[in-house]
Amino acid sequence: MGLLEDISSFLQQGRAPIVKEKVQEALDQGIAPQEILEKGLLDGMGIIGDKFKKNEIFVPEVLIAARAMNAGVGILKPHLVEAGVESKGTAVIGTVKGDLHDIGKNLVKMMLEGKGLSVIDLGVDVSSEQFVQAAIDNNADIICCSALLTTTMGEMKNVVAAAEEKGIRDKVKIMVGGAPITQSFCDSIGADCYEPDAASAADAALAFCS
Ligand code: B1M
Repeated sequence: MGLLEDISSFLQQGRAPIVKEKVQEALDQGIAPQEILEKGLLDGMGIIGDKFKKNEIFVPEVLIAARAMNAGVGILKPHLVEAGVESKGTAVIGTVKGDLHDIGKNLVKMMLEGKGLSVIDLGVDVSSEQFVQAAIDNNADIICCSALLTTTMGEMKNVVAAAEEKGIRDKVKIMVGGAPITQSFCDSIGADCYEPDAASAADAALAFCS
């Protein structure tokens, strides 16, 4: 089995220490960080997602796999993010209220940092008031909202409304993303931008800041 398949397989087994080792081994062999992310870590998490959907595995297994994913991402992070880049703008990021999924949000954060933006990470279960207050406190250029559940994506509309209420809507762009989000949803809630993946989110954020 190849190294990237090993990473995918150990991630599915939730074996965080070995995932870390294998990611390091792949880097040492000169495999590009983006390739390790996509063909190793994201491949494994995709398979976990499919099994979860079919009820072949349950929340504990998914959680353990997610921890292994985060462990691998931790090793990759310095290689994905260019160190010491001067800040090109400020983004506030978080997963919306009621939603605890943070793997995609963390990838978006990493890519934003890689583009030289300063990122204020509010974590998960973030209320619309927290997003807007952090944007005011940090004079942010962009608010980035992630949601993975159809039951929580509606919270993004509240973020747009809270920015309007606090009088910062014309100063801050609002970007939305996550598996259930679409361009038409983005349009319907009056957000500025929807991006389907972390790399395009970083490009869009940089464009807004400049
Ligand atoms: Co959850 N979960 N989960 N889960 N979970 C999903 C999302 C689900 C689709 C699984 C399924 O049924 N197939 C389903 C949602 C169904 C729906 O709403 N339509 C689901 C469910 C139902 C639940 C629970 C309700 C389960 C339960 O308890 N019965 C529960 C909810 C808890 C809560 O949040 N309140 C729950 C819990 C969990 C765990 C805690 C076990 C764990 C999360 C661990 C963690 O995040 N630390 C978990 C996981 C891991 C998943 C799956 C398997 C994987 C999600 C993931 O990390 N994907 C997921 C199934 C799946 O997606 N296949 C599932 C990898 C990640 C890189 O992708 O986050 O989409 P993603 O990010 C992408 C893009 O979307 C984009 O960039 C990333 C890639 O480049 N992106 C943005 C993300 N945010 C962006 C923001 C942007 C732009 C782009 O701009 C701001």
